[in-house]
Amino acid sequence: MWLLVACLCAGHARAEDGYDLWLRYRPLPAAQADAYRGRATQLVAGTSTATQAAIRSELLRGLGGLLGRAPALSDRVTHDGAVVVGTPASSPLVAGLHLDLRGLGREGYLVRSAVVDGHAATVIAGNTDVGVLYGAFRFLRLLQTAQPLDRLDLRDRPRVKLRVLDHWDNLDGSVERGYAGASIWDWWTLPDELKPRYTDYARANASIGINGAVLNNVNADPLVLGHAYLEKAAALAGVFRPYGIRVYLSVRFSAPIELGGLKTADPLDPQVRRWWREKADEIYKRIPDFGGFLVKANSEGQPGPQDYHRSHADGANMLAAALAPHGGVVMWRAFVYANKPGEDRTKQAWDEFKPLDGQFAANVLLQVKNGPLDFQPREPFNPLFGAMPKTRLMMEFQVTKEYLGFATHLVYLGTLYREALSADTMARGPGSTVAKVVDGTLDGHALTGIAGVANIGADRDWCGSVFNQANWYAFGRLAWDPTLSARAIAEAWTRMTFGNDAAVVRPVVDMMMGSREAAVDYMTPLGLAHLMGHGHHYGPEPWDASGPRADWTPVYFHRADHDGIGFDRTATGSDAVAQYAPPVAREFADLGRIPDRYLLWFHHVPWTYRMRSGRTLWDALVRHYTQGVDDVRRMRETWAGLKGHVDDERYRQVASFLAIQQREAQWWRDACLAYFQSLNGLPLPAGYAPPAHPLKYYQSLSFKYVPGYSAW
Ligand code: GCV
Repeated sequence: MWLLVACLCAGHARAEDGYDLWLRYRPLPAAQADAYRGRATQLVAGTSTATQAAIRSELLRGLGGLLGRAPALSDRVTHDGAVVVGTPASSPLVAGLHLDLRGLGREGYLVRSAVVDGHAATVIAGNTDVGVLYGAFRFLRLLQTAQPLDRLDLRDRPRVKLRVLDHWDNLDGSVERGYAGASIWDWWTLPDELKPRYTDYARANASIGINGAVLNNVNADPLVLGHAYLEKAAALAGVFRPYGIRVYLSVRFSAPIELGGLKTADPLDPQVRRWWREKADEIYKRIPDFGGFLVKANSEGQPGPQDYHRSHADGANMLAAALAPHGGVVMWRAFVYANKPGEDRTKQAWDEFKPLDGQFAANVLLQVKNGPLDFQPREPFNPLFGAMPKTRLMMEFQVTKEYLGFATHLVYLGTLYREALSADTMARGPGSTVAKVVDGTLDGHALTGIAGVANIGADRDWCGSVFNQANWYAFGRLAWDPTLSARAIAEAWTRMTFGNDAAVVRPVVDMMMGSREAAVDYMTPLGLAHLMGHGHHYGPEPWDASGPRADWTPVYFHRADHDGIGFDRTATGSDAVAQYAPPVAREFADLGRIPDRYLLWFHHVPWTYRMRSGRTLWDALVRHYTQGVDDVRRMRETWAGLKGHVDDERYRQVASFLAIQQREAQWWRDACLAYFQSLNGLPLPAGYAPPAHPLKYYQSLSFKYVPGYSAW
């Protein structure tokens, strides 16, 4: 035991390089540790399954690290302060307590103070090992965030069934829209080499309730379904299994041709159907708990059922039939926009999928991005939410910051996720929130899901910056419970990541909470969208009208000219607004009622348009752009004030990234204002500095080697 403690303590000398994420388990300050004295002195936990072993090892590691001494292992409670862990089936002590575990389901848990064999103890129990694992992480979080351990009576279970990370990782080791280095999957050395990092990945996910991982990019290589890669996927599944995580694969719809040598991938062709059935059988032989397939079809050049004049439902149901005997699911993406050339891009997914409501098999989920465009800094909610009551709709968020400054900008996404989840679709009357669509309560679906496009790579700190870890963390917590508050999540993460010193926690949380609005302000305020550089999406290029498709260009989205700006999506324009439930459509269509944040998304207005504030639109735009830059400057000042309160290593990284962010926020503001001013010829309001350079300068900038770039 002493050896173990010594090892744990030696671990504390390790550099704060971010590898440990929010599971740092550094020793608590003396006052806090004192408050927990006499707690967690003994641990009664089984090891007869791999999950039980994982629970025990996590509690030893966590408690040992936090309290400076690991609890003594025991199979009985002999004094006060024991932690008793298990299910009624795995632990006679837990069984003897006759706890009410009803309603906790397969993944729920309770953490409760109890008297066991005459001694005060904390019991962590569930109906399954995985439920107990989640409870163990909850218990550790209580200590990490300095919560009292007295009179505990916590019960929790996930509100959403599939809580999945989508990795856009390619088999060559690159990551589409990845800003944290190469893929964490070392395909080349798998299945033999099982890096400890894979286990740590599983631990981190389990600690926030994530229970699925799609290993490869939705722009899928058919090879992933070949024998060699299935072996590799099976090896990862073996590492993840004890942590309650299932493996899924993105599949290419035409794989029967490329891999199976068939002449067609027509979903109604018997040979094609057989090929997929046999492929599913083969996968389940290797991975008995395989989760299923994720599919991007007839979208951005990917093949799909429409190549054979079949519908998305035909395609999804064919794959669903192959997986159904094994309990697998199909996550079919709704991100399509090539079906009606010339039609407003944001309308096309709804046009395509709404008529298919009721046609999808019971094990198909339609995976819908939070907004109707593409993970912009701000979008209104996707009108498909609420519009397909007979279809299981799952949410797709982006955790990686493709349109939000990549790895270096500090942008906490908990607020973005909550904004989308709390939006009221009004589809079944007031209170029909997106969260209720996603957790299935609105339309009575039991099979539910949330996916997040991962921001994880091979970088030592996993996510390319310490603060990006908060987005992985927030995604997991909200996937478990979409009603949680973004602030509470930010606070828990901050405490676990930087400690409980109020002098650090308060400013860091405030900074995080304002950060997304700052990014919206310096990039795309007042409902603007997609002003980013072509293809790579780095930096501002609002003037760009080039490229193969109009609906990839900023000018398509902002529609600015000498007189005004904005995309008219009301009845006088594309009428995208009509895709929302009538009360929402009326609000968005009404210039008098639309929230400022969506103004230019739905309306084209003159530069001289009077905002509710009394300012002209142009003045308001200048103020927002300037506000964004000022906010970043303040974030930098806040961080500078924490020097000495945060370890040097993480302090330094964040400080240098904030310097980049400030420079780039200024660039965004100046380039956008210079461009818009070149169209409208209006002066800046008094007191606002002109752009640092002439427009030509910003237009001359070009970037060749941008991380995460893909042809799409
Ligand atoms: C995986 C956007 C991104 C693409 C991505 C696509 C998608 O267009 O820029 O890189 O492709 O979304 O979600 O399928």
